[in-house]
Amino acid sequence: MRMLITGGAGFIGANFVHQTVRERPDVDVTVLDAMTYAGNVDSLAAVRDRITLVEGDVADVTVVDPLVEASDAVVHFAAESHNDNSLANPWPFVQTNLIGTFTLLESVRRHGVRYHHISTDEVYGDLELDDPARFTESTPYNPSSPYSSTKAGSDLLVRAWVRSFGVEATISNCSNNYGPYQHVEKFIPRQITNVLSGVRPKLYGHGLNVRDWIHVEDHNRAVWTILEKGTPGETYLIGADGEETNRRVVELILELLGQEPDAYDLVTDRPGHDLRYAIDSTRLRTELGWEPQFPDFRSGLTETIAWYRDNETWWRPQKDATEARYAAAGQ
Ligand code: NAD
Ligand code: TDX
Repeated sequence: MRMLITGGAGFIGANFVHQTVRERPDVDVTVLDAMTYAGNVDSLAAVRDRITLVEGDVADVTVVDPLVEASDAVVHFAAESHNDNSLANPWPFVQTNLIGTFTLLESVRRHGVRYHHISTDEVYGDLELDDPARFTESTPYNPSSPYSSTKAGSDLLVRAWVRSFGVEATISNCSNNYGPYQHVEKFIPRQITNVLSGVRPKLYGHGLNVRDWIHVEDHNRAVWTILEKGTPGETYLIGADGEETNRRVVELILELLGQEPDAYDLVTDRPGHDLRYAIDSTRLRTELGWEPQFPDFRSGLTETIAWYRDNETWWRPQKDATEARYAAAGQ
């Protein structure tokens, strides 16, 4: 099978490329990535001679169309992915997440290629902290930020292209990922690399917001499950029952790195900060038989901390610029 993986030099995409090369040697992998600040060729170093890497923009039809034509399936990870950046400058989110997805959809329509769309649980908005409800495939869309609204818009484009043009597409909406190769702007790597740099972790607001954590390997295995067993036109939620408050995550990172549990700072909250996300992944589990292989957050986090400790050359070049941006925002 010839597979086009967009955003394969980013966090989840690079892990997907690694998993695919490792476990499915019959798949011929091409990565299309614009190498924005979030793309890192070093994340693909270990598989570089096993894949084709094309530097280009998913919104550029002249780049996209021949690559799609030469593929049997497209898995679309490429996106502007960070909420804080979307509040500072929304335009790249509209361009990449909406126009980029549109460009790919038109191309898979022209060439009759199978398409899988990677999306987020943030399209559903947020839940109250004391509400036992969780998101399901039928929860109405209600996104909060420029990031999540452009992801929601991209999902709706996919649904329309399925219904109007018969494009063979599936969508997955996953909860917060953690694991190796995640950019240091994101919550968990930021706090791990802060502590490794002798800096106190930074919690937005009071640290009571809840995220539903899943190991990136579990997300990517679910994507493969959907590619192989999913029904075209359908949406699947991916989550591993990993709800934690941000404060609890920071306390755990501090404990695992041998620090006092209260050695963190409370900083300016994110405007419009979603309170809680929680995924009900019953459909994926019962209809497609997927189960997480990293259900224990503490041990997954221990491994992730070890990865950042062992791979400072990977993250150090981005750390200072990232922290300078946060400092300017009082975070
Ligand atoms: P990331 O920011 O780490 O990586 C994004 C990659 O896309 C980078 O390599 C970047 O260079 C590339 N890219 C950006 N704009 C591009 C363009 N115009 N053309 C080609 N490539 C471009 O993001 P991530 O955390 O790996 O997220 C990947 C996908 O998963 C996104 O679609 C995101 O919405 C979704 N998602 C992420 C999470 C999470 O917790 N990180 C959870 C659910 C869903
Ligand atoms: O320094 C920080 N301190 C802090 O308290 C940072 C960077 C974040 N936070 C909080 C904000 C969130 O409540 O931690 C939580 C997680 O923050 P992010 O890592 O920025 O993730 P989030 O906004 O939840 O979005 C992530 O999950 C869903 C990904 O970035 C998205 O791409 C994905 O769709």
